[in-house]
Amino acid sequence: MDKKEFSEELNRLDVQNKDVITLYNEISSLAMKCAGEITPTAGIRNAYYLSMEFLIGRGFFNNLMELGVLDDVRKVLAEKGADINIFEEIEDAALGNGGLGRLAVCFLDSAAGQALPLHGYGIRYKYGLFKQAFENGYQVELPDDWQKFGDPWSIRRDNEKRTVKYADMTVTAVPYDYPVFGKRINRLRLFQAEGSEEARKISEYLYPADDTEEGKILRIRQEYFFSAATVAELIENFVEQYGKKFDDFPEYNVIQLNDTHPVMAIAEFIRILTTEYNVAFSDSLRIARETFAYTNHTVLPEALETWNEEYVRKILPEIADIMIKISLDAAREHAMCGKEQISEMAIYKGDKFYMANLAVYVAKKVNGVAKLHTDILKSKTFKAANSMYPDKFRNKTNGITHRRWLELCNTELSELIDRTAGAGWRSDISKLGELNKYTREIAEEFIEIKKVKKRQLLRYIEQKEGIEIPENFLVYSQIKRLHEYKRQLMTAFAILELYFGLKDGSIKDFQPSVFIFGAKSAPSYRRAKAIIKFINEIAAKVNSDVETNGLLKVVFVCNYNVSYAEKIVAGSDVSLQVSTAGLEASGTGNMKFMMNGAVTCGTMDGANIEIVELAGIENNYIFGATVEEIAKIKQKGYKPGVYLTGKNKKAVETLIDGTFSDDGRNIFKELYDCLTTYNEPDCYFVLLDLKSYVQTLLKINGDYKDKKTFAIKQLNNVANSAYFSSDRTIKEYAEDIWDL
Ligand code: 26Q
Repeated sequence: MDKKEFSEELNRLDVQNKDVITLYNEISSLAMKCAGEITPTAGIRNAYYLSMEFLIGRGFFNNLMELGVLDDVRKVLAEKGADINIFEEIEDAALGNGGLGRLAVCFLDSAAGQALPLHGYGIRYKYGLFKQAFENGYQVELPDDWQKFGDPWSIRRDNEKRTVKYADMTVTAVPYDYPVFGKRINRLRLFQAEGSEEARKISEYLYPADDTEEGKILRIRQEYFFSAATVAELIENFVEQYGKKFDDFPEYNVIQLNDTHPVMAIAEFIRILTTEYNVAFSDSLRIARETFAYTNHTVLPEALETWNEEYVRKILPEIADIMIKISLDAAREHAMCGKEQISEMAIYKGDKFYMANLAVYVAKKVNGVAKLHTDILKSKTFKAANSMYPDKFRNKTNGITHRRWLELCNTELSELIDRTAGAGWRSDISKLGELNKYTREIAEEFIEIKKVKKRQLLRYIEQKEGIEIPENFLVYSQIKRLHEYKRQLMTAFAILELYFGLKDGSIKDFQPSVFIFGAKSAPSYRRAKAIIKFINEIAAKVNSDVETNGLLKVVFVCNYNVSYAEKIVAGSDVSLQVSTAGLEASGTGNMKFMMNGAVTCGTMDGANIEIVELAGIENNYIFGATVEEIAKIKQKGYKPGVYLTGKNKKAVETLIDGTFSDDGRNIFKELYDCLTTYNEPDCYFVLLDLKSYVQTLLKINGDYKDKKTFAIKQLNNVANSAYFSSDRTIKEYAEDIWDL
């Protein structure tokens, strides 16, 4: 079906007397008819992106836009008396948790947009990331039944089911295919586990609690489940097309591992070749080493996966054996290295598998996701491997699709760019740079557009959260997974310092401001949950203080997700990216804000560094200790107590002085102890950077008074954001890693 036929059918659609969900399904199904065949192309080289997460968000608007029929649908519905925005009721497909999952979807979008054959493989979870509710300011988790509206964007492939075997059970993996629209239609294939009740559990939840043996084993089952189903399919397709000349496998297939979650695919690949096709182990491993590539997304030691041999062996004895064989092979190859290096690169050590080391050993290419992150991988995390395989390590700075994160979420700004610099940027993002010539000229218009986007955001917040924020407020936003290293707690203290300063009159001439937070905490992450409660307590106090609430407000939006993000990035003035230097691999939210004209208030971390390199440090607000400075301070022995004086002290002590209540749960005291007395107190250096953070927020506040100069700063960010389009990132992967 082409666009014209789609239009005709759309015009025939009966809109009256139908509920939103029925209409949603009918229009989506109609659009799906435009998809046609969606299988990887035979006879060419294809790239496969294996990921535990695909954070799709809402498919409806995006898919219609990619198909070029969004305006048509809007118009036809309007003629029939319906507003397209009714579909905002349809909830997001949140089959992911944060940056890693959203990146996967941006990559698929960019690959399809450039006609590159990249296909996603993952799990079709019955429940996505939990729905967040607040009860008395505490996060509670509710199941996210995202399929309750139907799932019209997928096609179930019963004829392509396959079996995944564990020692104790057999599971059916049923593929569901989601078209990825663009210049070519690519495919995201998500497997659903079927069979016994136990079998179905495998695709029930994203990140089930893994604090028990049972939970850990379920995680291993999940990882193996989609990795095994994918690899079996790729090998089967290869044999069908090219026969059993497996030496040619890497010529037609490249498998990108999105972090370590799909790393068992390597062992499964070797298992199939050795046991089903009698290929020698050494040959199988050699072929694997030509086929796989690995992206690392974190340097936090606790997030680098390790699996107990006992657990793996219990359900996947052959996989355990193969991983041990790979580790022996690695040990041989590393034999001439020093003892320390050998231990650092070990794949199997102390009854545990080090999945990142396995990935690094086998992968042909290993990449970091921002310049600084790649440097840290090379000089610290995988130092030994880098000295052994210097050519392996590459940088691929992340990007975001400007179609969803500018064209779709900010049509007003997009049109301003069209009017000013021409519409060429939509298909060739490098043209966005044209805007640099006109930033001064269009500043006033930009101010008006920002006002419109802010109004839309603040209305939405009022409606959802019941908090009213006047339109003249300066909007600072921090939206991202809740984690100590991201330092939402530091923002909380900074807000308290502003609040106390406004109350005692030491802060004058303050431009009214709101701080917007959006974040979910992992259900078992006690401290992260304590931080949410603390911020909600602060919000309640600050928002109800009539002395200051014309000047300062705080909102923690509930159930932050992709659709909320689309509104927040478009309506914000300031993007808060304040992670401890060296710990945020890249960040991608920072890029979304930049593209929508928010200035970055951040540390020299992740992609922030590249943002200020490109948009100018004078157009952004950088503060805090650098990686080098933190290393020095650590060496000398960091004493956070030194910074616990004056205003900092007053803010931090609200955790223990009765200003706020945690209903006797003692979680605030625990946060306090964590900063002051634990054996490595304040390991994320909150107190170290707090003072300069507050000063920077105040500097921004002061600068904002000159609206035009501030708007020009914001526009300089928009104009220099082309580099952060995932179109650029994907081109680099295609050239440097995938050889597409
Ligand atoms: C690890 C071990 C056990 C259980 C779970 C995990 C686990 C799960 C998810 C570890 C990490 C994740 C997700 C990480 C993530 O989203 N990382 C982000 O990736 C983005 C895309 O590259 C970066 O921009 C962010 O800086 C990074 O935090």
